[in-house]
Amino acid sequence: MSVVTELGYLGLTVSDLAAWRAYAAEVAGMEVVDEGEGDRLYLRMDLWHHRIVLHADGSDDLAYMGWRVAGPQEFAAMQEKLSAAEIPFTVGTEAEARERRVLGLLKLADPGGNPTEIFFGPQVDTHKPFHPGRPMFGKFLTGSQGIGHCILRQDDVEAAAQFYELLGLRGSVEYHLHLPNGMVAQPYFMHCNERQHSIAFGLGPMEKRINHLMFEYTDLDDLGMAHDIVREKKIDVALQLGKHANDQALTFYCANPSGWLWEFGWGARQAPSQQEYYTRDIFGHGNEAAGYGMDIPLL
Ligand code: MBD
Ligand code: FE
Repeated sequence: MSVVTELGYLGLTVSDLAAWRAYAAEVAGMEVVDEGEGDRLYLRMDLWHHRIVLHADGSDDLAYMGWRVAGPQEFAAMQEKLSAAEIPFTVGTEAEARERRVLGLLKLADPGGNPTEIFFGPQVDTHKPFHPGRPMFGKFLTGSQGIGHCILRQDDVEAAAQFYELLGLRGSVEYHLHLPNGMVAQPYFMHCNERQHSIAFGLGPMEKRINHLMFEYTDLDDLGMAHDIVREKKIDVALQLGKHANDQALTFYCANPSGWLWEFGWGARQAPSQQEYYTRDIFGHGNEAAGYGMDIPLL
């Protein structure tokens, strides 16, 4: 049985590479690596060669997400599983694997049309200490929990859940949120390791493939410092500091230079072994800047 073990990497298309370079380093604290290619920058969060690639191509959206499997045997077993389920995919060439700094990958699309990759064997630069883009008290929380989580566009929640279950994720609806229009939003959250969720969907129609990327600091003071920097730079905050009921992380959501959200977090609990649902968050997460697809009542 082959299952994905973490959300390992992301590719993003961006129109303003210079703005992204400053935001990633000076606001988030990520290490920006420029290998002189001209059309891309790499963002490091740990010892991996990169966790995020910024591709200068103007569409300001998710380009692809990379799900890791343990090794070549699991990679082969995953291909068999996808074939048996009649899900089309292509195995990446050697050049494509080299481009992603992995030993092997395959490419497919999820039911929402989001470009998806399954890979094994990332390049880990153990000789190159992580060097944050601004001073940091601690680190980014990655390791076996992967990069963080994303909220994705899915028109068919049932189909999306089935697809990601096949990949090896587990989850369910975790909130019933009563909207002002009388509807009940029922977002769906899925995990594949101790991180409480690696993806979520089902928050209604979205303009972009991605609503937000959440990543986590190991140290509360780094979240506080990021929050001060965001306020000082007058960056739009869509959801104020607050604590989610499901992962119980302290987070806030602010705009990135592509006009979608990054959720900065600290202190998440691990995924409980049995499913629960909630009707609101613990505290905070008040709506502030509107128009980022997060104008939802979490309290
Ligand atoms: C999350 O990470 C999130 O983004 C939302 C909307 C609700 C619970 C946890
Ligand atoms: Fe989130």
